[in-house]
Amino acid sequence: MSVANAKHTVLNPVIPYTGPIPGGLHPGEIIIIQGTVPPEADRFQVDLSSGCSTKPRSDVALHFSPRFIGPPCVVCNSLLRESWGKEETLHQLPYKRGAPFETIILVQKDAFKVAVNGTHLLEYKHKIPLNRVDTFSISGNVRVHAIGYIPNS
Ligand code: 9QG
Repeated sequence: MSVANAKHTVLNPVIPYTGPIPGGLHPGEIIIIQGTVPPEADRFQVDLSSGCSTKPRSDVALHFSPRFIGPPCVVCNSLLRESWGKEETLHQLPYKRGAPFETIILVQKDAFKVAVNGTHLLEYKHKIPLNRVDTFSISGNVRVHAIGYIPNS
């Protein structure tokens, strides 16, 4: 799997980046993010949202947040009507400061499945219907080389 298979790619976006997910998200589709964690990173986050409003803030179906300060972990959550749900924290961090990474988000009917550098990391059950998700954002301490959207066939 690589960005070469993508139907749509975004190269070297300025961070914070927000953009539409072409055609929305459907089971079997994949989002690939290739980037590098800066040496002094504190945290970054990927958000899959329902629209791109900031006031009020759009619902976030998947907030995926690797954290380098304190106990290394990845926090996932959803934002519904401007309120965060219950955090799902994995006390494992496959990202390294100063190192490049490839993150793959596989869309499934019931969950998002995330892999980092070729290894499965976590699964996050949908809290918001998939058909409402149409916007991708990435922000925080991260450099992004490419974002690719790979259709389901
Ligand atoms: O801290 O946790 C996820 O549960 C909050 C953070 C918030 C999220 C949230 O402040 O930060 O990570 O998108 C956000 O608002 C980010 C930047 C209890």
